[in-house]
Parts: sequence; C-alpha cells; structure tokens
Amino acid sequence: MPLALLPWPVDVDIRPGALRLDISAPHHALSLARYDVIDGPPEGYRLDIADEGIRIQAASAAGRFYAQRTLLQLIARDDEGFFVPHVAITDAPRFEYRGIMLDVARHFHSVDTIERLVERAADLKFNVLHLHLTDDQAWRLALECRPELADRGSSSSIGGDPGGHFTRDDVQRIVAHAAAHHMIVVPEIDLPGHTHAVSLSHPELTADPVLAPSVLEVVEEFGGGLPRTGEPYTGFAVGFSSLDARAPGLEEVLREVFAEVARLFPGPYLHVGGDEALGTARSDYRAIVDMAVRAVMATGRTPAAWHEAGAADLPADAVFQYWGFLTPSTEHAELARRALERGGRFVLSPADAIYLDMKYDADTRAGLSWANGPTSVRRSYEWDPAGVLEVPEERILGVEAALWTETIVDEATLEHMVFPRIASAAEAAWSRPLGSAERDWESFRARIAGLGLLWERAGIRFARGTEIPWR
Ligand code: TNX
Repeated sequence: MPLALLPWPVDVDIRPGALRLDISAPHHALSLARYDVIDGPPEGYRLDIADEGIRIQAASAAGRFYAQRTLLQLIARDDEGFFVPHVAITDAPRFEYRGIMLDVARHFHSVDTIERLVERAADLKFNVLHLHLTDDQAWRLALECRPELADRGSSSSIGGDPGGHFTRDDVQRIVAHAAAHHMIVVPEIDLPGHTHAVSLSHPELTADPVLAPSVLEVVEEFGGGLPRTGEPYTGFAVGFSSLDARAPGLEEVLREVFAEVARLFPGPYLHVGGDEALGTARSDYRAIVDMAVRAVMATGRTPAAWHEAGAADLPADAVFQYWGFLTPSTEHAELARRALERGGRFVLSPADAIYLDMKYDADTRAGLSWANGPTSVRRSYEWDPAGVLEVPEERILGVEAALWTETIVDEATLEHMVFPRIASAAEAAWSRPLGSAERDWESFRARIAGLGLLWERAGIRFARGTEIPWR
C-alpha cells in the first residue's frame, strides 16, 4: 500500500521505522520541524524524517508550505499517539499553474465557501483560484467605476435562486486568504458572449445577437426561451448574448472595468473569457476581444482567455485555457493551433476529464453530462496534460479543474462534485507524467481512500462512489 500522499512527489524514499510525535493535534507537527533555506526550484522542497527529527528545506515560503502539506498527509495515529514514517522526499511541481475555477455567476457562493475551497485546494498544492465573476445570469463584482453593473446585475441565480455579489472588502478577504495559502486569484470578466447581465444596467453596450436556429433550440430546451429585455436570465442556455462591437462607449467601459479589476486583484493574469460567443459575428468577436486585451495590457497584466480567443489578436505571452475534449474536435484543435502560433501558453481544462460539474454517473443528483457523458473518477484521472494538444511541454503553463455552477446550488453539492475529482487535477498538475512512479490509477485509488479519512475529519462531504475503496 503506497503512502496516502497526493499529489505524489517526485521522489519518495521510504525507510524502515517511524518517528513518534509528542503532539496533541496533527498540525502541531509543523512546529517540530527544523526549517532551512536552500537553493532549488521556486516551489520545491526536501522533507526528511528520521529518528533525529523532521527537517524541511526549501527555497521559498511556498516550498516550505508544500513540505508542510506533505508532512500533514504523512501523520498517522495508533494507541500510543501520533507518528510519521521515516522518509526522504524531494519534490517540485511539474507545472507552475495549478488551478481550480469556481463559477459564482450561475449560482452565487459566499466568501466563507470560497475560503474553505482555498484551504482544501491548497492542501493539494493548487496555487490558482480562478473566479468566473460574470455571465448571462449575473455580474458578481461591485466596481466603483460602474456600480450599476453589480447593483442591477446580481439579484438572482439560475432557477430564481438567491443572488449576491462581492464587495471590495469581500475581494480583499478572498485575495488575502488565497495569498496566505500561496494561491493567486485570477478574475474573469467573460465577453463578448455571456453578457446578458450587462444589458440590465447598460443596454446600450449589448447587441441583439444573431442566433443560429441550433442555438435557439438550446435556449428553449435549457431555459424556457430568451430572457426578456431588462430582466435577469435564470435559465442555463449559453451563447445567446453579445456585447455590441459598435457601441460608442464600449472600449472606455472595458478600460475602466479592467483597470479597477486589476487594482482589486493583484495577481499576474486577468481573464477576458471569450468562450461560446455564438451570437457574435466573427469580425465583431475579434474587435471586442482585442479591446478587452488592450484594456488588460494597459494595466501591465497578462491576458488569459478561453482557447476560442485563438481567433483574436492576443499577445505572445497570453494564456489560453483549453476546454475541449481529451481528443480535440477538428474545430477546437484548429483554434488551439492558432493560439499556439501566436506564441501562447496553455492551461488545460479538458471538459471530459476535469470539468467538475459533470455527473460521475447517470445517478449523480447534480451536474451535467454534455462532455462525453458522465465523468467517472477514473476518467478524471487517466490522462496526461502533454497528451491532449500538439503543444510542446514548455508551452503548457498548467492545469485547471473547473466547477461551473448551473446545478451547484449549495456548499454540500459543491463538495460532492469537487471531491474526489479535484485530486485527479492536482496530480496532473503537480506530479510526473501519467505512468511514472505512483502516477497510475491503482495507486491513486488506494491513496485517495487514505486521504478520505482526512477529508472525513475535515467535514468534507465528498462523493463516496464505488470506484474508490473508501475505508
Ligand atoms: C461550458 S466550456 C461553458 C460554461 C458552462 C459549462 C457547463 C466553457 C468555457 N463554457 O459556460 O457553464 O460548459 O458545463
């Protein structure tokens, strides 16, 4: 049985024996360790446990933090108290961007919920929280430059559920809590589609979309038709709204909005969305995404976008988030190829593997299943970031699991959909390629079962499916 370490470290040398710990709670072990600063990769560390004690060596505070996460996973308990096995671990992440996305637009989720998600994701060595702040259903960010966007655009959620938005203070709390857990926050303002909520306060900025009959069918099926002008949208169809490329004030609004978003969120990336703009003419799509990208560049930050933005004019250091399937369709492969040609770097969020809103199986009570049917834990695990697109590994910035919240109405449902599959993304982002060391399904199943004990103690309501031999 492998140690219940997750994500699995680069090198684990298990030695005979164990160190008994004279502590009354697991986290007290952190104060027993001896800490040293060494040269090495920015987030890497060494953890040595022997009879002499616990020694942690790292080049940075983040490396130290990750060594501590590993140490906490090693703590076991018997009748005599807590102990840890003798080990020598050398570790560093495969990818620098290890993200989890939460959609707070379709259903609003509180700062408390987000703080807990941050803590639990950081335990698995994630370092990015991506907040999908705006969509057709709502604009969830209060801005001083345009207070009406949130005032008029955040009163509800899908199905008429309660709405809400984040104030300046809320954002500061989230950003600070993330930073304390070595996570950056990537805010997303989604455009030019997914913008019905903008029309509630700024009808002059949005256009009547030109919709293909196939899109209209989906709108009927998933939301009882198009929203009425001036009313919030409470269905969950996508692709029916658009900003208006010719609206005289659009560029200025985007400039002010991204300038303020940049002041609120100190991280290096600002996400401009760009997905599923099915009601926007191609040339308008490029014009609007280009405006947003100029607005982001004016702040000195790096633009990020969904991979469809490969069709627009993004700078060479832009980040493209790929949400197609593990086996890309011709169209998605082509868009990704264009993004690659522009010099972009990729964050992989293959929808049929790590979209956490997909059902586990037909019986899962929440969730969707458009991404190749339900996503078992096994499917979420058995893929490799380098095997999805034809992209050299150095152009892969990282991996991000995404939780869209059309059907995620509360924190219990959120936990059910996120755990355990978030661990699959954690290992894809941090550990060696699929097939090396313990990076295989049988090892993962066993380790996840061990971790389940920690999750249970932490009160996480994870999905106890039959694929994992839960203890
Ligand atoms: C696709 S893939 C979306 C979202 C939905 C999600 C539901 C992508 C970038 N956008 O708008 O919420 O599917 O699974």
